[in-house]
Amino acid sequence: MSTQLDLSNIQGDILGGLPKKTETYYFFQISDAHRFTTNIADLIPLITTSQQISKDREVIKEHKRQKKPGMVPMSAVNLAFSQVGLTKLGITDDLADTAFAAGQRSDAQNLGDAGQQKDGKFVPDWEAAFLKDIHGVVFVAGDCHDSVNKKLDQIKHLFGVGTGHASIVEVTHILGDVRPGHVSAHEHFGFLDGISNPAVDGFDLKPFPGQDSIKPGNILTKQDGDRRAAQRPDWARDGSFLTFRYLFQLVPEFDKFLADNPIVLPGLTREEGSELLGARLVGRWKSGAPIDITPLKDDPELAKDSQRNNDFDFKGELINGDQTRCPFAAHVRKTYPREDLEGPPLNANIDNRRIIRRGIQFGPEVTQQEKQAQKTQHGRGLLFACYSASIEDGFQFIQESWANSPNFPVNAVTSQGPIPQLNGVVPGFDAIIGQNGGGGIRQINGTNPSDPTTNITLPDATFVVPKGGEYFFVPSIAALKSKFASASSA
Ligand code: N7H
Repeated sequence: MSTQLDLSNIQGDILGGLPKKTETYYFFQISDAHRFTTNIADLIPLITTSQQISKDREVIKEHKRQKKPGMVPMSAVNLAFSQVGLTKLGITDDLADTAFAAGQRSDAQNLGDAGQQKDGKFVPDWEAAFLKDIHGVVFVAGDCHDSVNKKLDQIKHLFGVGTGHASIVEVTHILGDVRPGHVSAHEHFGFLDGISNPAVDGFDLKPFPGQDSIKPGNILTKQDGDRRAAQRPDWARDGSFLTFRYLFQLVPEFDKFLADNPIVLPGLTREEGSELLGARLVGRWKSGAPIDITPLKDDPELAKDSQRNNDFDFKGELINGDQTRCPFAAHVRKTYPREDLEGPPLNANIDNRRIIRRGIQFGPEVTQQEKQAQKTQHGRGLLFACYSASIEDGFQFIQESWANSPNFPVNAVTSQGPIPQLNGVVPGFDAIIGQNGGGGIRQINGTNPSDPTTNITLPDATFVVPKGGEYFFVPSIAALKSKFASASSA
């Protein structure tokens, strides 16, 4: 029987995703904890729940169905706190997640971010704002800048920002915008994004073929399936952990790498060979079509078809040492290895590794000048955001033990016993997000389907450069009312 969820208690970005053409993340410090607990009572009615998101999405669907012009004016608000923020509010309960408790800045070295040792401490090469303590983030999404800015002004006013009685101060804010025109659903390297997220029991009632359903407790804390439920306080129910990463993308450099290293196959032009290399690094064509279904040629019709575009599982490929359809280290395979782990010999349950991704792009389109110079001159990338009931099991594990680990997923299956076809195969780094602190050679194996044993070496500089981030907890509406609006200040 499917779980019953109280959607009016769950913040909207977690399950439904705030509908957005633009989104502003407003990072703040709590300057007056006592006043904050009063001000927050006025913010709670503005917070958009998962129930409201489902209604808003119906309105948008109807607007499109009736082919009405423009977009439905809309804005949606969510709120989250870091561990430092909870402490500042005098909330001392242990949320049973070591990554959250330590904060992302102290995790940066383990995540493989580049940085320096200063006074015996690792300092990541992040933007200055993210080297400061961040207590919380309010994020506002909407149909246009005007809708978002108005809502954000209203929120700042509630907290007295800029006045003598402010309870928060801004650390920084970052504006994300979906890309323009026909690339609107594509990230900056050009690939369609937001295709594959798990279906959550009790919310996504009709999963698409190939979309695994997971218990809500893999995403929502203290819900059915949460492995750490017993260690968490009651007020954590219906919350979730948010991982935010400020990821810059070096698009001209990525394009140059593809242009310089086309896959050579009979019948392919140089340009098609470059396109194929890109698809094999990601695991999908730019259209979104999965290479495990269509390995050598893009299929835009398949890409558009939600009944088919996620219906692949790498079945039997890993134990047969077969990378002809998809390299073991392709981004979508490293970050969700499907039957590589869920099939024989491991038959593992990896539901606790699933995350729900809700990113948005930032920065301008690549200019002609940048294309010619093959060098980034303007900052752009992804405001990566994902939800899970555990950062340790979810984002942190995926980044460290999968994307950054050259031996994964081969090491997972060979740990069960020798698999002759995999003798000596080292899949390499996830070419999109795999990193090793900015030092050492990064290779990837299996990019050429006709010669799947050769390695290619990735450039020293990663194509994706982290410049900040934090781990947050997103409390339920009930928790905001009972715990935060009445929290005693430290
Ligand atoms: Fe990734 N990209 O454009 O190459 N990602 N990602 N990601 N990602 C996915 O299936 C990308 C990042 C996951 O279920 C797609 O929706 C870029 C981080 C997971 O099959 C594309 C960046 C982490 C999936 C990209 C980036 C993940 C996934 C295919 C950074 C976690 C689902 C579209 C700038 C540590 C896998 C889709 C599945 C898919 C790209 C970051 C994880 C195109 C550019 C940091 C779990």
